[in-house]
Amino acid sequence: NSKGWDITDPVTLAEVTEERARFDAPHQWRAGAGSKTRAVVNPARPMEIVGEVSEASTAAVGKAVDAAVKAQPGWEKTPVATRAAALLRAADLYEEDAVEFFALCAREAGKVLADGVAEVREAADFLRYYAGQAAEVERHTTARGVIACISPWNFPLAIFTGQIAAALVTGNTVVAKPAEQTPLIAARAVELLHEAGIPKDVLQLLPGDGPSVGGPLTADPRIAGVCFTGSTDVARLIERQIAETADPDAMLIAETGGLNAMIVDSTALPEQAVRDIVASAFQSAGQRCSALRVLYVQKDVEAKVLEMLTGAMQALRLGDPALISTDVGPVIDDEARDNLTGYCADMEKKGRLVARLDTPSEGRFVAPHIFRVEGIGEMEREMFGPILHVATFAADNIDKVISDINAKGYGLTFGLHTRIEVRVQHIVDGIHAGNIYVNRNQIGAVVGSQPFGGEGLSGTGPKAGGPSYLRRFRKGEVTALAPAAGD
Ligand code: TXE
Repeated sequence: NSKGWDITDPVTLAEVTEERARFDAPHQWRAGAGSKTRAVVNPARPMEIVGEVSEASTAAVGKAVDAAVKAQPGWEKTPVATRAAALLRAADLYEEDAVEFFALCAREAGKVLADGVAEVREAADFLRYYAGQAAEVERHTTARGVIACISPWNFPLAIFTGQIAAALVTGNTVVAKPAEQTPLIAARAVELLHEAGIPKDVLQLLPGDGPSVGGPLTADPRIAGVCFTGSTDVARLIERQIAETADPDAMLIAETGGLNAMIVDSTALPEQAVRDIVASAFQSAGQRCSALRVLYVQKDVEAKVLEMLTGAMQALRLGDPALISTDVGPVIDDEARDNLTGYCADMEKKGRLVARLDTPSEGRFVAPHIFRVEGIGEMEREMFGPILHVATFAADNIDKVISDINAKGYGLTFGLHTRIEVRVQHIVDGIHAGNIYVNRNQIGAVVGSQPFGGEGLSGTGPKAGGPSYLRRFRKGEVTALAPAAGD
């Protein structure tokens, strides 16, 4: 497993902070070799340009796929041990470079230090875990060919790296399109992957937006598979595109949004529940697909839980992620901020506000908000920010809550706080969700032991970091493997 970086330890924290300051001076990161230049702006300080990226043209997409097609047979013939060794080397390089990644995560993606640490740790874990699994998956199967990896901005290093590592170690070549908001992190990661021994044509990076780069890439008939994380709408679009243009056997792995709920009953330990609610709803400014959106509290403890929750929310420090004291950073861009603040204003007008912090006028900030709702049924879509909705239920009504949550059709994460053992079993059996968290916060995945992924509208599986994930990147029957437990 990767390095600890225990940032609760003052000595480590001081070292990391001092190191990080090196990257806090005006530092122009540059990436890409395309025609159109885009300035990357710090979401917490809109006047600050973090770096520049030259985006790929649509014509460059075809050329990249040409090169990837040519390079693929040679890469597949490269012994699996060599491919895996490159991933292991990359994991070490990521860790050696961690502080620069922490700085980039803060300045390009608005991530607080703890989230930056989690990014590097998860990315290194993906690299090592897939490297370890590759030899077994290799037997009796062949690589698919060229895989398009399309990734989002909210885990600009971890998801980006996980997709690429899985595709590469199984003998495929990769054309990766990172989110337009976070190309610099992606570019630094690809530099390190190349340095670790992955040839340039085997892994190519195409910075750019969805319509001019992502669309043409996934529509290229020579693509053997697409690995996508992002919105449900774009996942549907890609699915249709593959059906129309690509090889009929092309693979699609799509991880999309969620509308995640948590149930807290009257036997739950209130301090623990409130701590976990705050982490699940507001960490990463709520910009996680796993984040808690709708909390169901049993009526008899509602007043107490809401009072404690409001207090805990008020203690959160909203601000610049470059400051160590910050708990909640900005949201990713102006569009996200406007969408979220518009929604909050609307909910306030409807008289739904329970509590909120104040939003700073500078920067792309959205303050944490808590709103009251009748239930998950009235939520029209996922609000990808620090916004929590609270509903209540009576003890004899818990099955209705379960069926309302299931009826919504998303199935990514679900949380439960209770001390009644039979209730745990009953609810866990009833809820359709890819990841269920009992008496803990509703975030996080651990490669190997806790693979992550959703059901229904939340994705097409298999779970990332789980035993059958890598198999999807190969063609043919794998008979030698044990059944995919826990996947
Ligand atoms: O996602 P998009 P966005 C959800 C969340 C968020 C919403 C919109 O609700 O508010 O999606 O976010 C690329 N062909 N999640 O706009 O557009 C795009 O360039 C091929 C949940 O960022 O889906 C980027 O690289 N690719 C989620 C990637 O798709 C296209 C994380 C994701 O962008 C494309 C992010 C096209 N036609 C957002 N159009 C999670 N599961 O955590 C866009 N892209």
